[in-house]
Amino acid sequence: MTNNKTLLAWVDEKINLVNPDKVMWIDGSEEQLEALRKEAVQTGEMIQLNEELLPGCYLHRTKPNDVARVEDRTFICSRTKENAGPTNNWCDPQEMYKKLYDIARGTYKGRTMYVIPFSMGPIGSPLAKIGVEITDSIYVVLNMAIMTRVGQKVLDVLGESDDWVRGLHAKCDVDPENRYICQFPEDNAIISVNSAYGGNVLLGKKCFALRIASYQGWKEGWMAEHMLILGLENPKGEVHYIAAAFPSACGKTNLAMLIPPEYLKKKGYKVWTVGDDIAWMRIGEDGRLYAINPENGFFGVAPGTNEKSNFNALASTRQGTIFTNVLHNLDNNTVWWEGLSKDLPTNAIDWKGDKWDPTKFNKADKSTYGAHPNSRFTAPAKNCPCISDAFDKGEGVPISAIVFGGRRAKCAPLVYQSKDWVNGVFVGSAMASETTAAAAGAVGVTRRDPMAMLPFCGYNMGDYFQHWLDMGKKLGDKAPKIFNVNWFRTDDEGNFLWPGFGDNIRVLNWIVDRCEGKVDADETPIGYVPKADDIDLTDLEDFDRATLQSILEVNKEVWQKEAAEIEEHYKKFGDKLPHELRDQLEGLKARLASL
Ligand code: OXD
Ligand code: MN
Repeated sequence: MTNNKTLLAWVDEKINLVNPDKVMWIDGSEEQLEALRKEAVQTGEMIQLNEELLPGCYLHRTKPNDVARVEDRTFICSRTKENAGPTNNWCDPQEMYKKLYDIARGTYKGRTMYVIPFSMGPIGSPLAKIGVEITDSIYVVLNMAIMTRVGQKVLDVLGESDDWVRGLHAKCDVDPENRYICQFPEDNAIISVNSAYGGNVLLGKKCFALRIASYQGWKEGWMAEHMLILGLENPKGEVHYIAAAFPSACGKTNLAMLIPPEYLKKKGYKVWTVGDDIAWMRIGEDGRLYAINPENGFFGVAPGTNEKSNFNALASTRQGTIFTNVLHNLDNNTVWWEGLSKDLPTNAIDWKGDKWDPTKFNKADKSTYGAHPNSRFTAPAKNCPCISDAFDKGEGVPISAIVFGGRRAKCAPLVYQSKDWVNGVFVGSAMASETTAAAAGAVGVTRRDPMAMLPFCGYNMGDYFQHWLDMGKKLGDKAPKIFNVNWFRTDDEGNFLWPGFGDNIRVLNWIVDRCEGKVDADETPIGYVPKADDIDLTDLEDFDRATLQSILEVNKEVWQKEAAEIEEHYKKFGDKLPHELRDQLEGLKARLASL
């Protein structure tokens, strides 16, 4: 399939290491993928679902010890510890290669080695990059064939080039004690062992498109970000593109696929999805920032997804989708998860593969759930009813606004605009949110998650902040405007105040109006906050302007506490913290003091 010498030599070397019975190159043909699906069904690795209700859909269960990304076992193996920085686990690359090779050695015995050439981004796009993943899992092959563009065409574009990312995955015994997800940024290499869960083994996604690509972007002058990309169409048919970063499972997929409330839909507002998780952005010939979604599918969190919360995501999963760790409804051979519908299936198998007892279901006790809280769907992007026609465009879409956000019960207002790019970088660097189920570990604890990149930045985060500042200098007055949103303000009983979901478009409209210079704002110590009259509340039931006013509030004491926490957070970065950000913090403190 290829004469690429560096690729053939690497594959040979890995064959010698893992010792497979057979080697199969993935050519991307439907026949080959179909044969693999059949084989996976035969061995029990996947269950074929109801052909009429869910054509081409399958269910897969991982081991109960292997259901989320494992940040404590994820390493950035740069040559020096300083290059990985204070927010990453680090190990010397030579030491880690040895350890991983010892773990992987001979483990493909009795198995097939699949070699998957894949493109992150439309094949041949100037913003795209190529990788090759070796795996011993059909599940990985079939997921990669949804999440990325795979096969012969990728090799044709690669030609003799050495510019490709090497990804080795070995399931081994799925032993959590020997599980490692390792990135080697200076070598363009990734090795993942002893896991079979998507976020750890679909190496195109977090490992390449964020950890390795963020490093490449730093070196090459572009940006790889944990951001959705959406196009907001107004009644005149103009589309403005917004890129938004939120920590895992904070509703990125919901925002990317938003359906406007009836009244705004009738007026002609629409949202088009370009991407729901990752954005690669470069400065275009006209000096603006252009973004592509490097992925080809959605690896979305299933629980909570329903016709009302995210009609478009649900519609995307109705064919050609692989479900992981959801509940299997035996009555009609379909799938279910908490939040899909009110009726609980009565004849079903839970995510662990045991008979599910709906009478024991207790919302407060996750161990009674039928689907794992981090269960997923892997759905082709082309299924999405609101997929943007720019999705496959190699040149990307021009970004008008960058939006940061997180879950903050009391602190950040519903929306505010940073004073300028540098102030926006400060806002992103101080982002914080409650932890969620997408990563293993405690749930419900607040953590600082700069630009939502904490688990995904492949180099020193101090250098990453500097890279953001440098990009701003290059973009000058063509730079996107930077905003922060918070859909999660609560009252004293913990109830969410803002309705969220489709109504978030009311905030996006204000953001676009600000970008266009069409609307005024109030200047506060943290940035520009909307005048309460400028957010359109037409047809919003149970929500009034007084409540809006309350969630636009910037409270002096709360923000002074926040500034003190940011100061603490910044200490980690030592000398690597750009002085511009320290100045920003001092500026904020001074403005708060004089409030
Ligand atoms: C994800 C995440 O997208 O954890 O899966 O961020
Ligand atoms: Mn994500």
